[in-house]
Amino acid sequence: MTMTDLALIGNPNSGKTTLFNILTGTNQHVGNWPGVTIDRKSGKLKHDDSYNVQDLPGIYSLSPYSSEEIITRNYLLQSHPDQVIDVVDATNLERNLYLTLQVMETGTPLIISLNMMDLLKKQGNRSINLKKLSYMLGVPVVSISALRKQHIDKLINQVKTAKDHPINYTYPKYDSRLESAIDMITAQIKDLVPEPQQRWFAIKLFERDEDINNAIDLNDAQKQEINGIIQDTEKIFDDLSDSIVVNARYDFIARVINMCVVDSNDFTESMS
Ligand code: BGO
Repeated sequence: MTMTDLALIGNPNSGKTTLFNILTGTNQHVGNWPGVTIDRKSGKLKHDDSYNVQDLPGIYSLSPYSSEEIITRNYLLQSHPDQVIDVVDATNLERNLYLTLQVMETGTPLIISLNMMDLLKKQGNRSINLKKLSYMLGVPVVSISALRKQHIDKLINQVKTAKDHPINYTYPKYDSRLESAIDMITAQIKDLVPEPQQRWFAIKLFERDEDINNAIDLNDAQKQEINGIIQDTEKIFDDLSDSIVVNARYDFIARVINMCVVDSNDFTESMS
């Protein structure tokens, strides 16, 4: 039997554990991630044991600062899951999409499971246009309530559809001045890194991520060239490279929210 590796990723408190329990039922195995005392939970998908579901630690970012972040990013980049479900808390879209964008940067096939839809409805002031969200991000979006077990079947159908028709999304594009720096760095590493991961490595090199710097065998000329690209771009933005990237992600998210979210409070205020 060919196994499909399906990983769950998301912010802490996005409802990942609740969804994992529904997807796997009692078919769970709990161990530890190597070298750390962080629980590693995995299990077979209920009613279809050709899917191995891997729960990943809850995180806000793929930066290399906490064990949870390192485990998650190494898993995405080294174990190459066939599919990732990104559990997004619909009531905290901005913050949750920050992780989503970073997962997209790694080139991993992704489905967004927009959770807490019951809570969003109850709050009553915001609504999300799912079609636009999916269009703007270029990934499938399925709205669910893990707590109320709503639309889980739709999510599973989407997982199975995506397996037969792998998703080929376009990467989120940031400020054109940053994009040109990323393109130039990508040209330096194109023979060293597999194509789907080149954008991730280029962005991380731009951010001066040490782990990634150490992971690639760059020669001195390449290091110098990349350093020059980073310094030139920092001058253009009058900002440090890592914060240029953070701002570019939040700008992109602001555009997505602007297109996809209707906030009735804004409307009330504009009428008064
Ligand atoms: C408590 N809707 C709503 N309304 N809540 C949800 C949903 C949903 O779709 N999905 C999950 N939750 P985790 P991580 C709790 O535990 O799965 C709730 O960190 C409480 N506990 O029930 O643990 C879920 O794995 C007491 O809430 O998330 C849980 O990603 C009072 O979101 C919380 C209130 O879910 C986090 C809530 C003793």
